[in-house]
Amino acid sequence: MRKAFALIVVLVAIGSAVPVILHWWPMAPDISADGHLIDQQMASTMVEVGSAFLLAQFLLAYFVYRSADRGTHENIRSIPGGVKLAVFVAVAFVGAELLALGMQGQRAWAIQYFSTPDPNAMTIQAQAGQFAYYFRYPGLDGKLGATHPEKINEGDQNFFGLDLEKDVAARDDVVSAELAIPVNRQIRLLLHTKDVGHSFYVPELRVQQDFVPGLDLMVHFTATKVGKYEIVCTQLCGMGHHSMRAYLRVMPQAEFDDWLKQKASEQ
Ligand SMILES: [Cu+2]
Repeated sequence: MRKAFALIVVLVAIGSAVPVILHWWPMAPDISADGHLIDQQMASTMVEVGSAFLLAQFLLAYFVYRSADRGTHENIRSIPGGVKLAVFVAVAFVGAELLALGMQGQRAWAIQYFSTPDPNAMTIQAQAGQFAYYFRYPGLDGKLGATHPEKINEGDQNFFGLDLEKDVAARDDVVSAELAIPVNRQIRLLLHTKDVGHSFYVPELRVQQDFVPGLDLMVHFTATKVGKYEIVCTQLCGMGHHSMRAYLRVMPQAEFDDWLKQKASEQ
């Protein structure tokens, strides 16, 4: 019985490692200037945590198997100092592992969260709400007009609550339901939610950032490949959460300029 259990433990451990090792579910292609850092971190986390998992399962199987021959109920408590040793090894091992992964990943993290965006970065505001995204471009003056939640009126297409009468900066703001950006240019994306928590996730950009009510957050990224990619909400935000998505369109600069002009003329 114990030998059979030991065998099952080994088989389950190997079985769960095979799809990961063989990349049965590969990551989306990386289209971001800093994406390779995230991918490296993911890969080394999988290798380190995966090896630790396999090692732990094999050790478990080994001790179970060994105890079968002895026929005793010997356990870690019957060894003097056994419990202390086990706790120490577990804490030291897990601690060292987390510390190592944290140190290794600090560059990828710092690039996203501690570095200021490029002065030439293009500012766009993303607004999430149940259950759609809207994106706002500052227009020729380079300034985003102020938002007034009480002025939000979906019937008038005033999704951001702009005061077009009094606020000059708001007049040339361009609002779009898709996020069009020029390729190879850094984007400084300001994230604002008008209701609950949402998320901005583009797997190909390796960017996943929550919208937090009451906080305006910023992420920056540079897309390096022209194409159309899905933006999905990954925070359960209500009944329509499953349908909350938009598209990111990465375009050559000239095409983007035309797109922005076209959008501006429609408003
Ligand atoms: Cu949502």
